[in-house]
Amino acid sequence: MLKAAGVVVALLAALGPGTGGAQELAGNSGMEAGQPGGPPEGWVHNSYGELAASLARDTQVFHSGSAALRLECQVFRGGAAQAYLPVPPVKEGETYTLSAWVRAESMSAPVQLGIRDLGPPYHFYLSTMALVTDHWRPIVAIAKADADGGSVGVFINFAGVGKLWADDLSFMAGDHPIEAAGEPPPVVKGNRVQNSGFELGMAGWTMPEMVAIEQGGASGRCAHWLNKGAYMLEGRPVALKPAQQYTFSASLRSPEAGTKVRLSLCEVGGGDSPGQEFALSPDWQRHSFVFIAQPHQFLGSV
Ligand SMILES: [Ca+2]
Repeated sequence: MLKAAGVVVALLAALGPGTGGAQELAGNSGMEAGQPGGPPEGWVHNSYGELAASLARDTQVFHSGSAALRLECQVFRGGAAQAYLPVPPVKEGETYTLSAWVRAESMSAPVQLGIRDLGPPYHFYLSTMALVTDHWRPIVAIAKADADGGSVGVFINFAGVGKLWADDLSFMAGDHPIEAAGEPPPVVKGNRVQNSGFELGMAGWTMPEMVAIEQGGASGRCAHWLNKGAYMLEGRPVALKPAQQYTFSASLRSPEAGTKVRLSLCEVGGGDSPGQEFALSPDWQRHSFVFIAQPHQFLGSV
Protein backbone atom coordinates (compact mmCIF):
# COMPACT_ATOMS: atom_id res chain seq x y z
CA MET A 1 0.00 0.00 0.00
CA LEU A 2 1.14 3.47 -0.70
CA LYS A 3 1.52 6.16 1.85
CA ALA A 4 0.85 9.82 1.53
CA ALA A 5 3.26 12.21 3.14
CA GLY A 6 3.92 15.89 2.80
CA VAL A 7 7.33 17.12 1.74
CA VAL A 8 8.38 19.71 4.25
CA VAL A 9 11.16 22.23 4.20
CA ALA A 10 11.20 23.80 7.62
CA LEU A 11 13.27 26.50 9.24
CA LEU A 12 14.19 24.95 12.60
CA ALA A 13 12.32 22.03 14.17
CA ALA A 14 12.53 19.43 16.95
CA LEU A 15 14.00 15.95 16.49
CA GLY A 16 11.87 12.78 16.51
CA PRO A 17 11.66 10.08 19.22
CA GLY A 18 13.69 6.86 19.40
CA THR A 19 12.58 3.24 19.86
CA GLY A 20 12.79 0.79 22.74
CA GLY A 21 13.72 -2.89 23.19
CA ALA A 22 11.90 -5.83 21.61
CA GLN A 23 10.45 -9.17 22.63
CA GLU A 24 8.64 -11.43 20.17
CA LEU A 25 5.11 -12.21 21.37
CA ALA A 26 3.97 -14.43 18.46
CA GLY A 27 4.94 -18.12 18.45
CA ASN A 28 5.90 -20.05 15.30
CA SER A 29 6.39 -16.69 13.61
CA GLY A 30 8.31 -18.22 10.70
CA MET A 31 5.52 -20.79 10.05
CA GLU A 32 8.21 -23.49 10.17
CA ALA A 33 6.44 -25.77 12.71
CA GLY A 34 3.40 -27.83 11.67
CA GLN A 35 2.22 -31.24 10.55
CA PRO A 36 2.30 -32.17 6.84
CA GLY A 37 -0.99 -31.22 5.21
CA GLY A 38 -2.10 -29.10 8.18
CA PRO A 39 -1.88 -25.40 9.05
CA PRO A 40 1.22 -23.86 10.64
CA GLU A 41 1.34 -24.93 14.31
CA GLY A 42 -0.81 -22.69 16.51
CA TRP A 43 -2.82 -21.21 13.62
CA VAL A 44 -6.59 -21.70 13.42
CA HIS A 45 -8.65 -21.63 10.22
CA ASN A 46 -11.49 -19.21 10.94
CA SER A 47 -13.07 -18.37 7.54
CA TYR A 48 -16.77 -17.44 7.69
CA GLY A 49 -19.61 -16.63 5.31
CA GLU A 50 -20.55 -18.06 1.92
CA LEU A 51 -17.20 -19.21 0.65
CA ALA A 52 -14.88 -22.16 0.11
CA ALA A 53 -11.51 -21.53 1.78
CA SER A 54 -8.55 -23.47 3.17
CA LEU A 55 -5.56 -22.87 5.43
CA ALA A 56 -2.27 -24.73 4.95
CA ARG A 57 1.43 -24.68 5.72
CA ASP A 58 3.04 -24.27 2.30
CA THR A 59 6.53 -25.71 1.84
CA GLN A 60 6.80 -24.64 -1.81
CA VAL A 61 6.21 -20.88 -1.48
CA PHE A 62 7.76 -19.03 1.48
CA HIS A 63 9.58 -15.80 2.33
CA SER A 64 12.30 -17.40 4.49
CA GLY A 65 13.14 -20.77 6.02
CA SER A 66 11.19 -23.57 4.36
CA ALA A 67 7.49 -22.85 4.95
CA ALA A 68 4.83 -20.13 4.97
CA LEU A 69 1.15 -19.84 5.85
CA ARG A 70 -1.18 -20.11 2.84
CA LEU A 71 -4.80 -18.93 3.08
CA GLU A 72 -6.76 -19.68 -0.07
CA CYS A 73 -10.32 -18.83 -1.11
CA GLN A 74 -11.63 -20.60 -4.24
CA VAL A 75 -15.30 -19.52 -4.08
CA PHE A 76 -16.52 -16.27 -2.53
CA ARG A 77 -20.02 -14.85 -2.15
CA GLY A 78 -19.63 -13.13 1.23
CA GLY A 79 -17.79 -13.19 4.57
CA ALA A 80 -14.00 -13.48 4.72
CA ALA A 81 -11.19 -15.99 4.43
CA GLN A 82 -9.54 -15.71 7.83
CA ALA A 83 -6.96 -17.33 10.10
CA TYR A 84 -5.70 -16.46 13.55
CA LEU A 85 -2.90 -17.19 16.01
CA PRO A 86 -3.59 -16.64 19.74
CA VAL A 87 -1.16 -14.18 21.37
CA PRO A 88 -0.74 -12.72 24.90
CA PRO A 89 -3.19 -10.03 26.15
CA VAL A 90 -2.81 -6.42 25.03
CA LYS A 91 -2.95 -3.38 27.32
CA GLU A 92 -4.84 -0.18 26.60
CA GLY A 93 -2.55 2.70 25.63
CA GLU A 94 0.48 0.48 25.00
CA THR A 95 2.07 0.74 21.57
CA TYR A 96 2.48 -2.48 19.56
CA THR A 97 4.14 -3.36 16.29
CA LEU A 98 2.50 -6.15 14.30
CA SER A 99 4.10 -7.14 11.00
CA ALA A 100 4.24 -9.94 8.45
CA TRP A 101 5.65 -10.54 5.00
CA VAL A 102 2.85 -11.27 2.56
CA ARG A 103 2.40 -12.27 -1.07
CA ALA A 104 -0.75 -13.01 -3.07
CA GLU A 105 -1.97 -14.50 -6.31
CA SER A 106 -5.18 -13.77 -8.24
CA MET A 107 -6.40 -11.50 -5.46
CA SER A 108 -7.88 -8.00 -5.71
CA ALA A 109 -9.30 -7.73 -2.17
CA PRO A 110 -7.21 -5.90 0.44
CA VAL A 111 -5.64 -7.93 3.25
CA GLN A 112 -6.32 -7.03 6.86
CA LEU A 113 -3.76 -7.81 9.56
CA GLY A 114 -4.61 -6.99 13.15
CA ILE A 115 -5.00 -7.95 16.79
CA ARG A 116 -8.62 -8.93 17.56
CA ASP A 117 -10.74 -10.62 20.22
CA LEU A 118 -10.92 -14.39 19.70
CA GLY A 119 -14.66 -14.21 20.50
CA PRO A 120 -17.43 -11.58 20.65
CA PRO A 121 -17.42 -8.60 20.37
CA TYR A 122 -14.63 -9.26 17.84
CA HIS A 123 -12.99 -5.91 18.59
CA PHE A 124 -9.83 -4.98 16.67
CA TYR A 125 -7.29 -3.38 19.04
CA LEU A 126 -5.01 -2.40 16.15
CA SER A 127 -4.99 -3.32 12.49
CA THR A 128 -3.97 -2.29 9.02
CA MET A 129 -5.15 -3.00 5.48
CA ALA A 130 -2.96 -3.44 2.42
CA LEU A 131 -3.22 -4.42 -1.21
CA VAL A 132 -0.93 -7.38 -1.84
CA THR A 133 0.62 -8.47 -5.13
CA ASP A 134 2.71 -11.44 -6.23
CA HIS A 135 5.86 -9.81 -4.79
CA TRP A 136 6.70 -10.40 -1.13
CA ARG A 137 6.29 -7.21 0.88
CA PRO A 138 5.98 -6.29 4.55
CA ILE A 139 2.65 -5.25 5.98
CA VAL A 140 2.79 -3.54 9.34
CA ALA A 141 0.50 -2.05 11.96
CA ILE A 142 2.06 0.21 14.59
CA ALA A 143 -0.49 1.65 16.98
CA LYS A 144 -1.62 1.98 20.58
CA ALA A 145 -4.15 -0.62 21.68
CA ASP A 146 -7.40 1.30 22.19
CA ALA A 147 -8.59 -0.97 25.03
CA ASP A 148 -7.48 -3.88 27.23
CA GLY A 149 -7.79 -7.20 25.41
CA GLY A 150 -7.48 -10.39 27.47
CA SER A 151 -8.18 -13.10 24.89
CA VAL A 152 -6.77 -11.97 21.56
CA GLY A 153 -5.05 -13.25 18.46
CA VAL A 154 -3.24 -12.10 15.36
CA PHE A 155 -5.90 -12.17 12.64
CA ILE A 156 -5.26 -12.10 8.91
CA ASN A 157 -8.12 -12.01 6.44
CA PHE A 158 -9.39 -10.93 3.03
CA ALA A 159 -12.87 -10.80 1.51
CA GLY A 160 -12.66 -12.29 -1.98
CA VAL A 161 -11.12 -15.10 -4.00
CA GLY A 162 -7.38 -15.60 -4.24
CA LYS A 163 -4.31 -17.05 -2.54
CA LEU A 164 -2.47 -15.29 0.26
CA TRP A 165 0.86 -16.31 1.76
CA ALA A 166 2.17 -14.91 5.05
CA ASP A 167 5.58 -15.51 6.63
CA ASP A 168 7.97 -13.98 9.18
CA LEU A 169 5.21 -12.68 11.39
CA SER A 170 6.18 -10.47 14.31
CA PHE A 171 4.20 -9.04 17.21
CA MET A 172 6.05 -6.88 19.74
CA ALA A 173 5.35 -4.24 22.33
CA GLY A 174 6.76 -0.88 21.26
CA ASP A 175 7.34 0.99 18.03
CA HIS A 176 9.76 -0.95 15.82
CA PRO A 177 10.52 0.44 12.37
CA ILE A 178 11.17 -2.01 9.55
CA GLU A 179 14.77 -2.94 8.92
CA ALA A 180 16.26 -2.17 5.58
CA ALA A 181 17.59 -5.76 5.36
CA GLY A 182 15.72 -8.57 3.65
CA GLU A 183 14.51 -7.84 0.17
CA PRO A 184 14.33 -4.09 -0.30
CA PRO A 185 12.36 -2.98 -3.35
CA PRO A 186 14.51 -2.08 -6.38
CA VAL A 187 15.56 1.54 -6.78
CA VAL A 188 13.33 3.52 -9.14
CA LYS A 189 14.72 6.84 -10.30
CA GLY A 190 12.52 9.88 -10.63
CA ASN A 191 11.54 12.97 -8.69
CA ARG A 192 8.39 12.57 -6.56
CA VAL A 193 8.11 16.25 -5.66
CA GLN A 194 5.70 18.30 -7.77
CA ASN A 195 6.91 21.69 -9.00
CA SER A 196 10.24 21.03 -7.27
CA GLY A 197 12.00 23.81 -9.19
CA PHE A 198 9.27 26.41 -8.56
CA GLU A 199 8.92 26.84 -12.32
CA LEU A 200 5.16 27.05 -11.75
CA GLY A 201 5.54 29.64 -9.02
CA MET A 202 4.05 28.55 -5.70
CA ALA A 203 1.68 26.01 -7.28
CA GLY A 204 1.49 22.99 -4.98
CA TRP A 205 3.31 24.70 -2.10
CA THR A 206 1.83 26.18 1.04
CA MET A 207 2.83 29.38 2.88
CA PRO A 208 2.90 31.64 -0.22
CA GLU A 209 2.66 34.85 1.84
CA MET A 210 6.04 34.16 3.48
CA VAL A 211 7.85 33.19 0.29
CA ALA A 212 8.67 34.94 -2.96
CA ILE A 213 9.59 33.26 -6.22
CA GLU A 214 12.71 34.70 -7.79
CA GLN A 215 14.54 34.18 -11.05
CA GLY A 216 17.92 32.53 -10.75
CA GLY A 217 18.59 30.09 -7.94
CA ALA A 218 20.34 26.78 -8.57
CA SER A 219 18.38 26.26 -11.80
CA GLY A 220 15.86 28.74 -13.21
CA ARG A 221 13.78 29.79 -10.25
CA CYS A 222 13.83 29.43 -6.50
CA ALA A 223 11.72 30.13 -3.44
CA HIS A 224 12.95 32.92 -1.18
CA TRP A 225 11.92 33.05 2.50
CA LEU A 226 10.85 36.62 3.28
CA ASN A 227 10.59 35.98 6.99
CA LYS A 228 13.21 34.32 9.18
CA GLY A 229 10.73 32.79 11.59
CA ALA A 230 10.23 29.04 11.95
CA TYR A 231 7.80 28.66 9.06
CA MET A 232 7.40 25.55 6.97
CA LEU A 233 7.20 25.43 3.22
CA GLU A 234 5.13 22.33 2.50
CA GLY A 235 4.73 20.54 -0.81
CA ARG A 236 2.03 18.33 -2.25
CA PRO A 237 1.63 14.83 -0.72
CA VAL A 238 3.81 12.11 -2.24
CA ALA A 239 3.14 8.36 -2.20
CA LEU A 240 5.87 6.30 -0.48
CA LYS A 241 6.24 2.51 -0.40
CA PRO A 242 7.15 0.97 2.98
CA ALA A 243 10.69 -0.50 3.09
CA GLN A 244 11.67 1.49 -0.01
CA GLN A 245 14.78 3.66 0.27
CA TYR A 246 14.39 7.30 -0.71
CA THR A 247 16.74 10.26 -1.06
CA PHE A 248 15.40 13.68 -0.15
CA SER A 249 17.52 16.56 -1.43
CA ALA A 250 17.29 20.27 -2.11
CA SER A 251 19.56 23.09 -3.23
CA LEU A 252 19.70 25.62 -0.41
CA ARG A 253 21.54 28.82 0.43
CA SER A 254 21.32 31.64 2.95
CA PRO A 255 23.11 35.03 2.97
CA GLU A 256 23.79 34.40 6.65
CA ALA A 257 26.12 31.40 6.99
CA GLY A 258 24.96 28.85 9.53
CA THR A 259 21.22 29.42 9.08
CA LYS A 260 19.53 26.15 10.06
CA VAL A 261 17.03 24.50 7.74
CA ARG A 262 15.32 21.18 8.22
CA LEU A 263 14.21 18.94 5.36
CA SER A 264 11.66 16.36 6.43
CA LEU A 265 8.77 14.14 5.48
CA CYS A 266 5.63 14.69 7.48
CA GLU A 267 2.81 12.18 7.73
CA VAL A 268 -0.40 13.73 6.44
CA GLY A 269 -2.33 14.58 9.59
CA GLY A 270 0.58 13.42 11.76
CA GLY A 271 3.94 14.56 13.05
CA ASP A 272 7.41 14.86 11.63
CA SER A 273 8.89 11.64 10.27
CA PRO A 274 12.34 11.23 8.74
CA GLY A 275 14.24 14.47 8.51
CA GLN A 276 17.59 16.14 8.86
CA GLU A 277 18.80 19.61 9.75
CA PHE A 278 21.40 21.45 7.68
CA ALA A 279 23.51 24.55 8.29
CA LEU A 280 23.51 26.64 5.12
CA SER A 281 26.26 28.62 3.44
CA PRO A 282 25.99 31.79 1.31
CA ASP A 283 26.53 29.70 -1.85
CA TRP A 284 24.06 27.25 -3.35
CA GLN A 285 24.71 23.74 -2.04
CA ARG A 286 22.93 20.45 -2.54
CA HIS A 287 21.82 19.02 0.84
CA SER A 288 20.36 15.52 1.11
CA PHE A 289 19.54 12.60 3.37
CA VAL A 290 18.53 9.00 2.76
CA PHE A 291 15.77 7.16 4.61
CA ILE A 292 13.76 3.95 4.53
CA ALA A 293 10.01 4.63 4.38
CA GLN A 294 8.32 3.19 7.45
CA PRO A 295 4.88 1.61 7.41
CA HIS A 296 3.29 3.72 10.13
CA GLN A 297 3.88 6.78 7.97
CA PHE A 298 1.04 5.71 5.72
CA LEU A 299 -1.33 4.39 8.34
CA GLY A 300 -2.61 7.84 9.20
CA SER A 301 -3.70 8.51 5.65
CA VAL A 302 -5.63 5.31 4.95
CA1 LIG B 1 9.12 -19.34 6.97
